[in-house]
Amino acid sequence: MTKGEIVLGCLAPHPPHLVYAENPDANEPLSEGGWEALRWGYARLARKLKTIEYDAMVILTPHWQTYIGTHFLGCDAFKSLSVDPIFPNLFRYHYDLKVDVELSEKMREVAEESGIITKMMRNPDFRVDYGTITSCHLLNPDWDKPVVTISSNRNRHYYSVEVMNEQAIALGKACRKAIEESGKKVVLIASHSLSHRHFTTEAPLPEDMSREHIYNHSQYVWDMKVIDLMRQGKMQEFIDLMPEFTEQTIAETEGGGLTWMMGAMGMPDFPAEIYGYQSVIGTGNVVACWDPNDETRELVL
Ligand code: 2X7
Ligand code: FE2
Repeated sequence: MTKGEIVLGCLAPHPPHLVYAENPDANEPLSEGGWEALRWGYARLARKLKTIEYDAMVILTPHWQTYIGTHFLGCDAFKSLSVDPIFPNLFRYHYDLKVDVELSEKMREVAEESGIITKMMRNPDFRVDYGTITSCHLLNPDWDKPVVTISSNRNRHYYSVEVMNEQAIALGKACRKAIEESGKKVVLIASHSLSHRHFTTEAPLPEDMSREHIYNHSQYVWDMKVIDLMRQGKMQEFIDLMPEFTEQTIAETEGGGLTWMMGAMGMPDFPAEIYGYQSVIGTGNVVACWDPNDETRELVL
């Protein structure tokens, strides 16, 4: 069997606002648009994905939080209505997704062998989190590839960002080994924002872009600092700065997505492709990807 591989790693933020702003048939509320810098960036990355051959998407999301171990989706399909608990006015999305259970089981098995506590989610009525739905919708609106969602273990809350970093890297290495042994080509997705302080009141028209801006300047400077490290291919340096960045900007990196993906990809030292940066209710969001193929990697922005 040919060795499997990670063909792309995407940093894909999941504000439900982005789906709302697009008005896809699957989402009930209607909008007048908004947050175009992110949505146009996503559309370009989605076009790149169409040119890449892959078997499945594997996503780690901070909105499926597990307190004992790391959990993996373990049913062939999940279909339901996802209503965002905080933004039911923006996100009521009818999803119908397929899971690569074989790959999911393999990743769980290798993670368990490496000492990580794990569990398969076998409840067919489990409500898939909106991080998975939003990031996957924006990267692949056709939903024509199976996905695997991995939960975010709350070791950052029990311990610290340092412990989260160590455990997420171990999980990433285990997932890479499992992918290689599976013979499959896989796209990884870290589903989250960067800085994450946000407004607590909403504009009368949520998509009123005259009301949208970053929460504070410190957050903006931090976001630019870490995006610059991505551009320069200094991901080890970013991971080393993760505790300070995460604590000072309450960053959504706390859930472990980016650290996990970088651990799986062997801490890339090549430049990330940057597709767009914009705030959503004050949070900082970048759409970026790491393309390990020197021939297809581009300078996008
Ligand atoms: O989950 C989110 C998020 N991460 C960022 C912004 C707005 C809403 O939801
Ligand atoms: Fe979030």
